[in-house]
Amino acid sequence: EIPSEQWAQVVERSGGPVVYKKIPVRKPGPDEVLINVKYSGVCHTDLHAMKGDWPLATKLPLVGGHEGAGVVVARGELVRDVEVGEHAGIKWLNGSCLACAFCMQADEPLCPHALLSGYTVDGSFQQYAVAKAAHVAHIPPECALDAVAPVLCAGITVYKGLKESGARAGQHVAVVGAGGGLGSMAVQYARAMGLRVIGIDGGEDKGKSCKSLGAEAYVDFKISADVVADVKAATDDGLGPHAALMTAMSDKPFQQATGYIRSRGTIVCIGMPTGAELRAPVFDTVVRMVTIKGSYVGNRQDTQEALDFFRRGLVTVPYETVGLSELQNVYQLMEERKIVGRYVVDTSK
Ligand code: 8ID
Ligand code: ZN
Ligand code: ZN
Repeated sequence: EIPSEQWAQVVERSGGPVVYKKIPVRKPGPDEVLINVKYSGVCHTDLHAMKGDWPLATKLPLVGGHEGAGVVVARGELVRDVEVGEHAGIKWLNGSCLACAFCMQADEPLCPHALLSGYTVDGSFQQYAVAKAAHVAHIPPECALDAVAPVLCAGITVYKGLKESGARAGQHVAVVGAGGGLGSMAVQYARAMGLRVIGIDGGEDKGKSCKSLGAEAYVDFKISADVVADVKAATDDGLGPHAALMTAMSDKPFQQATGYIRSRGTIVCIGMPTGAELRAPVFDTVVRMVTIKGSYVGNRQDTQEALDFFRRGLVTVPYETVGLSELQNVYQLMEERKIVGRYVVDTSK
């Protein structure tokens, strides 16, 4: 009953747009599974991939998407730990070598041979997608596939980022881009981990959303005359947040974070604005003992932990569902920064 053809959104040339058309369904290799993708979240990374604005080339033609939730419909002959019929997720890390120095230490996102869904291999903006069995996310059967989809990139990434920040229960964390896809999830993971959240984004609707998700304070960068002062003022002792999670796609907030981060605090870079460079005053970084680091998706264990927060009802990204055929419109809204939370596409329409 697996068809030979299916609907997909295809990037035919770098810069876009995506083309909605029928393409063949692939057969899984020996160590792969075929997943009937029901829903896929749309991450800003998918827009970067279509535009080709990162210093890493995509495959072409490309089927994007890396927050795909669906049902396993076939598996290769070497696959033992994923069953046909199981709910599984396609995430950014489609596969890794499992043998290099990084994979051996469960740092598989750093694997030099990593396969990236919707970037170097075809992803989840199609009805049937292939992934390495070792890396698919195991989605608990009680989780709704549309609601859980954004966890597969946004959720995993911010959960990992919060762990990397070293912030502990009771401490303050600033979430920059708090009304976006990653940011909306970050606010909730942070809350669930006992942290006190200051959301930073632009516009009233984003402020309302992130407050309703559990942020204690909201700083609107569009109207604040002094973001650094406002963020510091939102902490109990006025010394600034212990950590800042940077999920926005512009340079400026990085410079602001070096100003408001608490001494001994940690700035975690997650969003990847095109061509951006980090700039921080060395003197201040030294005498205030500030840590600036990057965080990149998560490993298989982070994936299952992030999903477990969702299963327990601790995180739910606000999302809107549209047909896969409408993906280009979603990119348009994303470009205009009009999306609060996430868009999820339904591959059946
Ligand atoms: O593993 C990783 N590091 C990883 C994983 C997934 C995604 C990194 N990313 C990257 C994406 O490629 C993208 O560059 O994270 C970035 C954010 O992805 P997203 O959450 O999917 O994007 P979004 O939904 O468009 O949200 C971005 C938010 O940032 C706000 C916008 O208003 C929007 O709500 N923002 C911007 I742009 N500038 C801001 C500023 N100066 C700002 N918020 C506060 N201050
Ligand atoms: Zn993503
Ligand atoms: Zn490896």
